[in-house]
Amino acid sequence: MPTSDLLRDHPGPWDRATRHPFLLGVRDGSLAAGAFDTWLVQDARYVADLLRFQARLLARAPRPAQAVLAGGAVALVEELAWFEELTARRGLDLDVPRLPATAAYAELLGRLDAADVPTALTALWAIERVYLDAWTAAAPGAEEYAEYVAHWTMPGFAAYVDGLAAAADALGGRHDDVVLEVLDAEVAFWDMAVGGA
Ligand code: HMH
Repeated sequence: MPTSDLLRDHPGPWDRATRHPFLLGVRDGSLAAGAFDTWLVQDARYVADLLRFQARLLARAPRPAQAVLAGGAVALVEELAWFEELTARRGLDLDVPRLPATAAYAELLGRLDAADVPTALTALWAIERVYLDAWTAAAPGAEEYAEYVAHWTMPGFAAYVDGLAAAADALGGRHDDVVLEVLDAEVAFWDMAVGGA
């Protein structure tokens, strides 16, 4: 299966993106609240960018991939509402510019709009799989972060990631380069929060 090969053949890049100091800090409580807040606000921007990308991918996806992509798009809309609730609770302003890593990731998503569907769908699978694995590595999380870790490791999310893998695998091909680009973008995104960039 192509997606499982992509996991097997690039252990270093997957590890760097899923065992980042940010996530270790979430797990043991050593992550500063300010770093988490920076990350949270930027991730809300990112999810809005991802929803646009996903909606465009849905528009051009073959019939068998439509259901998983449409379901994921609804989940991203709900995720944005959750971010609004969280940031309000934490007293954070969502109306801030993208920091460089967020802007670079948006640029990657823009390029994926022009990629063929198998490549773009494999990239989306990598985007969600790395996020699931990252939060799973942080689980259960220190007390102040446990609620967030639980949200991003829910069984329904894992099932969605499996659905994306099946849809990508059905289209075939190997798309190593785009997956490696996603993993680099993920590391830069965690770096942004801990680096205070
Ligand atoms: C940076 N990658 C990043 N944020 C997310 N919310 C996801 C992936 C998954 O939706």
